[in-house]
Amino acid sequence: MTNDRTKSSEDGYELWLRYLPVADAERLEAYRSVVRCIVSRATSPTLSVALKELRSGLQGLLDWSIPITDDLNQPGTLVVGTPENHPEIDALQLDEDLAAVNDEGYVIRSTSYNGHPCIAIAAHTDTGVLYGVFAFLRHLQTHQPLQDIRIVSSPRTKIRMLNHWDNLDGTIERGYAGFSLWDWHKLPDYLSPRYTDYARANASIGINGASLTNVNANSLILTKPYLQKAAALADVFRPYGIRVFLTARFSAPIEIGGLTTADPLDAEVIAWWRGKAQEIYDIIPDFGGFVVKANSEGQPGPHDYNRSHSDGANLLAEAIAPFGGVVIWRAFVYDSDIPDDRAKQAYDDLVPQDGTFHKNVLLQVKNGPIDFQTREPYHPLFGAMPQTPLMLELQITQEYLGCATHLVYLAPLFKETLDADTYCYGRGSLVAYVVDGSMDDHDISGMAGVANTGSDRNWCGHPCAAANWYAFGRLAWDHTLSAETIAEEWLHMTFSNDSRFVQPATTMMITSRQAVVNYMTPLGLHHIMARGHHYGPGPWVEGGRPDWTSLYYHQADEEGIGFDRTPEGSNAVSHYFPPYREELANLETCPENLLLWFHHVLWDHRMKSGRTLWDELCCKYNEGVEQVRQMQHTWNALVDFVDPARFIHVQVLLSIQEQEARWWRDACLLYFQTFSQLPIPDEYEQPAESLEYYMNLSHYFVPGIPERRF
Ligand code: BDP
Repeated sequence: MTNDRTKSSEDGYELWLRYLPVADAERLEAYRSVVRCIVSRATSPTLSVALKELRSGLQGLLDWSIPITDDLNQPGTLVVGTPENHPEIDALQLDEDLAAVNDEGYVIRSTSYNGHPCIAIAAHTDTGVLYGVFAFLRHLQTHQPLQDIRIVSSPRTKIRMLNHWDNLDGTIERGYAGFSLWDWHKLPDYLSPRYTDYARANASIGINGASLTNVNANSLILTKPYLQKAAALADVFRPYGIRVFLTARFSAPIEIGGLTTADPLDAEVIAWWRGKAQEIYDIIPDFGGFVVKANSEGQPGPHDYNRSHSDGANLLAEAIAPFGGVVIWRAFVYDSDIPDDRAKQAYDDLVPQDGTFHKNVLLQVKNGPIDFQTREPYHPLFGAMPQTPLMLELQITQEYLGCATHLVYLAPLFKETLDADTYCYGRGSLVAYVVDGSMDDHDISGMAGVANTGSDRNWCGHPCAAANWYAFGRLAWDHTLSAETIAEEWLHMTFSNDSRFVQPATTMMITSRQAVVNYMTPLGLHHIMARGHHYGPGPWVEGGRPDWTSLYYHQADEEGIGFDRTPEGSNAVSHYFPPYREELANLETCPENLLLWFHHVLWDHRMKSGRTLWDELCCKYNEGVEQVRQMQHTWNALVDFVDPARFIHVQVLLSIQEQEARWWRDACLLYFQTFSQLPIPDEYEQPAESLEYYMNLSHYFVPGIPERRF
């Protein structure tokens, strides 16, 4: 049995908030018997949107109109609120559970009032209530039983934010789902209904921050007219518990302030940022803070004045501190003038500055030391800066993972980083505990995801890409959730509750991450994509900035392939704590999925499979293609469970993915073969075209090309 509109077509706009009627009559009856009316008082904008969501959700799911009442003396009430706005909550025996949750947490529990059974959705704050409402609706959407329900949940990280790389001209750097959601031209007057739906979707997964603009920032965003536009968005987001952040261009005092310098120690510069902070908070009273990319990829920063990153971060932090804002300073810093392995540069620069950042500064660290590749070792800054709160930055948009045409479910990648053991305090010192602040007792903590949203009707381009937005939010709330659980939840709510759909589709999604690794960059290969737009393979990319070429990273030659980061090479392994460091440094113990990240390996090196490295490379690339074919096979068998529009959309994109997986495989193997001089074993498909053909392919107007003008 399915509860879906299998015959009609959907466009994906509703994301995971479809609230379709529960089709299973028995379950529907069970729900209806315990949820008969809502007892709640909308005493704030947040409670009012919570109540609205609850009513429309229940109306959809239970297919009836739920009355709102004041009377708790009847069976089947859903009591929703905080002890403050709803004093009766004190009589519901929730004290122990409420004591266990933090300010944004919630309790959902079967209890009773004067002998009448009821269910409470309670929290300390209105935002907590809103999160509880969404969790309750998720419970119903995924067809969980309501009997004796008891959910006690708090977010593990404090700042759970999306980073939009949106430009003021409406384009999105590395965006593959259309143009920016923010219609700057019509703001602040016209408020698209999408802003509210965006906020609802975020709140439903606990996201509480949105940085609206590209990290390659444009100073104009800090001028009054743009601040007023941002304020209009902040007004829409506020009831949903979402605070607005903006990217600050370090040279803004020159560009929009008329100063001749942006030196962080210059008195006029200090005064300018203080004045700017005051102006911002006058316009957006709950402004979250600044996100800053400095001295990286051509962006201005404190190094331009021989000052340190902490000098730069502290300048902004001091300006914003009186208003309760934070500075999120990105650790994605590297410089082609530094003659050292790019993977080491952020660590070498920032670790000595541990302890010098102000209390309201967080360092935002990408999951790996290079740049959002299909697989990276965790960033060694995690665990190495105990005195500084480190945020984790993940990329939800699929810049290096097939844009919006490849179905790649990213929760396994996110989890791989979160669950990685830094060993900084011995075994069990997981990256997740650095990120949630518990490892070193930090008051602030956070996770940022580079958004994949855009103006496409279905928000994220690929009908399955919204799973990555969803997974990011769920993991930022609770990093202990498994990738499978999150996939199942999302599939239930997005497509169908039928286990004949959910089970195979979950397997397909989980496999998809390893598939993309295999057909793009197996065995620890990295950064071998086409130049600039990053669409398709480009292992031959050379010339220009060495650290933007592929040759720099794969180091292929007649003898072998891979970047030697052992003590004999760049010694990047020294940034990891023992015993992981030794494990990585030793060719025999280095995990094979990171082998070529850390070692330059001979073509005839014997792998655990018994194959030589060359044969293993051929095997992995082919396995990736086969995995995509298996995904196609799985999807085709699910035709009866999905509406035709979304079914066909995914089906066609999978066929593009299969072609592109072959493209990656054939181009990379042919290119690496020029070094190995070895045949592609007969058991595998042989390349369809010549190497020259692949090298001569040009692609125009690929979406997401950077725009960096002031
Ligand atoms: C790289 C992107 C570039 C971003 C940069 C960043 O190619 O467009 O500006 O990351 O994170 O992966 O700053």
